[in-house]
Amino acid sequence: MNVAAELDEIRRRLNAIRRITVITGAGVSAASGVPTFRGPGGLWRNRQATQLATPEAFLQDPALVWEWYEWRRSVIAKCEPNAAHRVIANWSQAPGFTLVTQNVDGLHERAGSRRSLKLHGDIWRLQCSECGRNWPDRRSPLPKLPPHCGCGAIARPGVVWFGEPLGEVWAEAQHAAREAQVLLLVGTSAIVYPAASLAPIAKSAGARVIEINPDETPLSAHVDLSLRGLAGELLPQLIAP
Ligand code: BJW
Ligand code: ZN
Repeated sequence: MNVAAELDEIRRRLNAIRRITVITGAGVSAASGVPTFRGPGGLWRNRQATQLATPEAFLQDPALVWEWYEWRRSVIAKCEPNAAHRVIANWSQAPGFTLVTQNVDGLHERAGSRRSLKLHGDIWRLQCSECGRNWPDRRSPLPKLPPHCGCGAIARPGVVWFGEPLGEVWAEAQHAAREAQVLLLVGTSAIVYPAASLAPIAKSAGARVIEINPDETPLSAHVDLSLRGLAGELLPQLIAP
């Protein structure tokens, strides 16, 4: 089947079904100017993003890790949602639609998505490293680095680092994967677990799984359909008349 015929078929399917789950990754925000984790955007001052997003890095040098988050917050603050965020926001109005995102940038909400299951937290929230209090703070720059909690302890970004559990949201995401008739996997390298296990969970529960990514991923061989292209270009074609 050529790409146009595939898009036609998906459009028909999406119109007919009630339960859609979309899982997004950093690729969805790439066209907005938010750096991805892996690939050229994942380097900051010669350090890999994936090495900074760890509890060990924060324990060793909280000031450095905070500088990285402060930089990312300043970049994201200047970014606008793109066509992919807008299509997903449009779908989010329908009952039976669930958005599961690995992104911490908040661009889905800014595009108007009703609700998202944020697997990896929210860069616009802070969390106390001692008492666990978690609160929103959208100021960029923050007035003082590192920020502190009211209890006096140092605060950390309200995100999920490697080796940390995903929290209650994980049970909801698994439920949405099991219930989905169609699961769309958009803009993720699909190498971080447990997020990457949602596609196989959905598939074994009977969903049709479709991937949108310009590059092949470890899940490409296991999905029903891999659409090679950019989220901001392919997603709008799925809602075109
Ligand atoms: C486009 C595009 C365009 C570009 N359009 N597409 C061995 C085996 C299996 C698992 C493990 C293992 N060893 C350790 C683990 C577990 C570990 C893990 O998965 N590691 C693997 C890397 C090996 N996972 C964890 O530790 C998780 N927790 C956990 O397992 O807990 C268990 C536990 C239970 C009970 C108690 C204690 C523990 C936590 C994972 C947390 C991940 N955190 C981060 C940082 C978040 C905070 C922050 O932002 O600072 O999440 S890491 C980073 O990766 C971030 C992302 O959400 C995540 C996924 O990345 P994503 O979104 O896929 O981005 P990229 O950059 O990788 O890919 C972008 C893609 O877009 C590419 O494919 C491009 O082609 C594409 N693209 N432009 C469409 N325009
Ligand atoms: Zn505290």
